[in-house]
Amino acid sequence: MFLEACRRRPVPYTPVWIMRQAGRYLPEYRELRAKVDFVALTRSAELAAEATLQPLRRYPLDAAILFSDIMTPLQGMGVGLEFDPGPVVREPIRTAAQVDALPRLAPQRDVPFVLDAIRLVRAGAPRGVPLIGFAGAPFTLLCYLVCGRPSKEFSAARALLYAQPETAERLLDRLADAMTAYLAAQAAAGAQALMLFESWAGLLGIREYRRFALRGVRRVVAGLRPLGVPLIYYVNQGSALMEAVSELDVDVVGVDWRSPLGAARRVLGPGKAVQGNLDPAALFAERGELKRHIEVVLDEAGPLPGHIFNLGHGIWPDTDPDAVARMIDYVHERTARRPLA
Ligand code: 1CP
Repeated sequence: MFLEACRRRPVPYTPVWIMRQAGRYLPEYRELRAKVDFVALTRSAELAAEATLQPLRRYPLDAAILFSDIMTPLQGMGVGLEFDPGPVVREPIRTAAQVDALPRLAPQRDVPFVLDAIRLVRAGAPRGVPLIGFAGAPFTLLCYLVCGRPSKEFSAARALLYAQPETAERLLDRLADAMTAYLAAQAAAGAQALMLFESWAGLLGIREYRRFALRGVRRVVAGLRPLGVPLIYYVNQGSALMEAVSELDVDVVGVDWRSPLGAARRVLGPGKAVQGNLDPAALFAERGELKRHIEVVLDEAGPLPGHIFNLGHGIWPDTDPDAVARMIDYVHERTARRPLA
């Protein structure tokens, strides 16, 4: 269902998955994390596969997403970093020499555990539930590499775009090539759709978005398109950027909760499916109200094929797992269509 919806084909009901579906809101994940730290979890194929499968045992989700992190391949390339709980880079990248010294990614050698986890998930996932592989979009990775830690403004990263634009472009190209190799290896290992997470491009004005962030994404998309695997681009706080996003040759655009899906679809045009976009906070609404908020999202998505239901950003760690169950069931129930004659 999920892969059909990515290709904008009619489906018997709207597929659902949840950004950060494997994570801290699940008691079984917290139990796993009490025994092993986050990095060990991502570096063990068995445990990463287990974390990926946990939400699928609990809920009738329509897709799995690999349990890993956007910084995992950079760690594999030898970038020194810890998680506390977000990524902290030991030596932030600020100079052209540091960019040139960044090693290239050889996925089989540097992150074999990710590829093994994909094979284990494919073997263990319920029938008909495809696996989404993912990577950070180049500009979002640049934000962490340049600033060294999570931030509201990512000011050092944004300053670099103006102070040393050529260095920024070189870094983006390096990251784009690494993520292209990484995602292609994930597809070869069995990932059935590939998603790029662009968490911080919403900080950019449209000119800088085009020159830097879009440059990186275009390069990845051009490298992956020949694989024939559906490509998803999620851009957080992306309302002002949608026209530029519409030019990207991706199958699906993930939309945050701030822009109604109808508005996003009008700008993106009929050639793209949309994914989203219930506010993660809506899962705290009283039952009847939650249904009402889900209906607003479904109505905004409209009757045309090509909608994948999701939250507008990652699920919050203090979300009630039962509210998640009610959300998934209600989307399936509300969108059930008669089988095509
Ligand atoms: O202690 C813990 O358990 C660590 C918390 C955690 C988890 C569960 C981190 C650190 N990463 C993850 C897993 C993760 N990260 C997944 C798993 C698959 C799933 O969705 O279930 C995914 C897809 C990511 C992707 C990710 N990591 C993004 C992009 C999506 C988004 O939320 O915008 C980003 C920006 C990160 C960086 C990161 N890693 C971890 C944290 C807490 C953060 C955010 C830091 C920040 O706010 O800047």
